[in-house]
Amino acid sequence: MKLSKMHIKTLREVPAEAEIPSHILLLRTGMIRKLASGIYGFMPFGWRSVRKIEDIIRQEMDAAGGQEIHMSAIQPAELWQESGRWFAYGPELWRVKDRGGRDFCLGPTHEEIFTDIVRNDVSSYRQLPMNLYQIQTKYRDEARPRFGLMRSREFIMKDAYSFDRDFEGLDKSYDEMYKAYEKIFTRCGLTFRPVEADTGAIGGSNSHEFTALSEVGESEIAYCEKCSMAATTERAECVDAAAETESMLALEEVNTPGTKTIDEVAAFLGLDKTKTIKALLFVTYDDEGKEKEYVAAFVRGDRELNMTKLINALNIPEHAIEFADEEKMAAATGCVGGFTGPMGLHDCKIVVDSELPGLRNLCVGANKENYHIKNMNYGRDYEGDIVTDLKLLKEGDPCPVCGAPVKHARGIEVGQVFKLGTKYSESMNAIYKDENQKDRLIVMGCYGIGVTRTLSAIVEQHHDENGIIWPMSVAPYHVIITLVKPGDEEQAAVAEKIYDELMREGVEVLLDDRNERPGVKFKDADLLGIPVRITVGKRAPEGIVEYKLRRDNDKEEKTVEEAIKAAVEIVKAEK
Ligand code: 9G3
Repeated sequence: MKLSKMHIKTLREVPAEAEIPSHILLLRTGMIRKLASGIYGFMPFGWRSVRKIEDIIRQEMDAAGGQEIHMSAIQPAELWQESGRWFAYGPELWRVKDRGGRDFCLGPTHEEIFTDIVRNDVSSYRQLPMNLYQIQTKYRDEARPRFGLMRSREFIMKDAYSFDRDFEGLDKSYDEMYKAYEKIFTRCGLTFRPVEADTGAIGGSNSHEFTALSEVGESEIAYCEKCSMAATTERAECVDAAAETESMLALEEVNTPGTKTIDEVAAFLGLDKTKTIKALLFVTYDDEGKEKEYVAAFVRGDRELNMTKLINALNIPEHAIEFADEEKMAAATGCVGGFTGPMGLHDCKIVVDSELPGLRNLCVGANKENYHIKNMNYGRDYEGDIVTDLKLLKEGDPCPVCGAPVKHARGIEVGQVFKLGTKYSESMNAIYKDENQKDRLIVMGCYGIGVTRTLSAIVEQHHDENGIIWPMSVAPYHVIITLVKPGDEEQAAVAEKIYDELMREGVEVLLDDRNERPGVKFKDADLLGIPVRITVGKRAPEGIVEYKLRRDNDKEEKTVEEAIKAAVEIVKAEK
């Protein structure tokens, strides 16, 4: 393709809202175009790379036995009402009406659609296992879209659904998808970690998030270098502090004026924060959005509360909980903002972190303004309605598997694999007859890859101060021939010769034949990140060109034949 003929608009400057490298670079290269908040279009270079990612996904999904179909992006409300999710989601579910006033949604995911297909088409065990997938545009009306394609309101997802006779079959399907994902992300040139993830609102037994390591990622993962433990910090198990054996001392109310925070009360009383209990106050809502109950969560003073673990312990959707208005909650439960303790609370669910029962003589709020109580002991002085791990695993905490200090990393969640079990087959009655003609529920798994988010993650991991450094497998083009003087017939002839020869070898080659200054061409070649650059300049008449890989600094002079051979070899080896 000749650059002089291409519709490509590189930018020197980008809007201030673009803060992270991938968002900046995808805009500066003109690969994406913002249409509205969280809504982007793909221009020629961008679309070529998206399609290459999709092709890698298709090859590995098909190799793993997936069958590609293509469902509508718009979905009738009835199916979501049947699965019970129509009312479970808030404004993020993009609802629309048709001319007859009937309710639809722009699909954020397709569990209901795929389950509906299978419940109509599958009746016998002989038809299972089955894995159907699609690569389709999804819609989620995010409250705060940001980082370009990283968190957009319209995005391309590959979503697959496996259908098995039983849980043993699901384990096999899940494992096949897990392995396919490792191949896909490796071929895309990503450095990633599959981490144990929280199954969250969709339930199911377990799930893994494929996280591309990146400092700008929204996912925080905890991993252990000593053993293979890796989990999202939301999901990571924590180790309880060792149980203490000191005897329980008598309760003692102490005046602690104005000490509303753990730091203040620990400092005031000269206590280590590990000898205090932190209270966090919440209110939860039911499906209709009405206040359901007050919740007081208690963790050791030096710990952070893990909201995901609290939400899972309360078994509520993540949007059905908020920090409580302390005045209102005080009237209803007897708590006192900044001085709340578990003793004496009423009409309030008490959730206690699993390590507190083993600890002795802790200091906690007295439910009285400016007072705390010392020597609070679980069992003797208070009980929890729920006692479970509520801790957020911090860097340096002991690994829950081997005890070594865990490390934290940030990453971009580019894929998720879930064991759904019978969540949808139950609510939508997807059954099959087994060998004994007995009705059985189909056992499901679901598997997503954020295609456009993967494009961003690749750019996040492959760029430098001059621009993108595309892995060959997803580069918009493999080779760019930079013709220094298009007007010079000898140079142009050499460039054409290389161009034609590479095209004949199946190499995707760009010829920069624009009437631009050489410096601009070199800058654009670096910005666009095309893996191989062949510069045809003043030594062309001697049959000498310059050969440079975008990922290396060194350039070397080669004969035209050597340059063609080297380019063909590296493209064939890495695409
Ligand atoms: C919704 C909205 C947003 C959502 C969902 C539903 C995330 C929702 C989870 C999944 C699970 C898997 C199949 C591919 C892999 C991921 N955000 N999820 O269900 F209505 Cl508005 O999508 N689905």
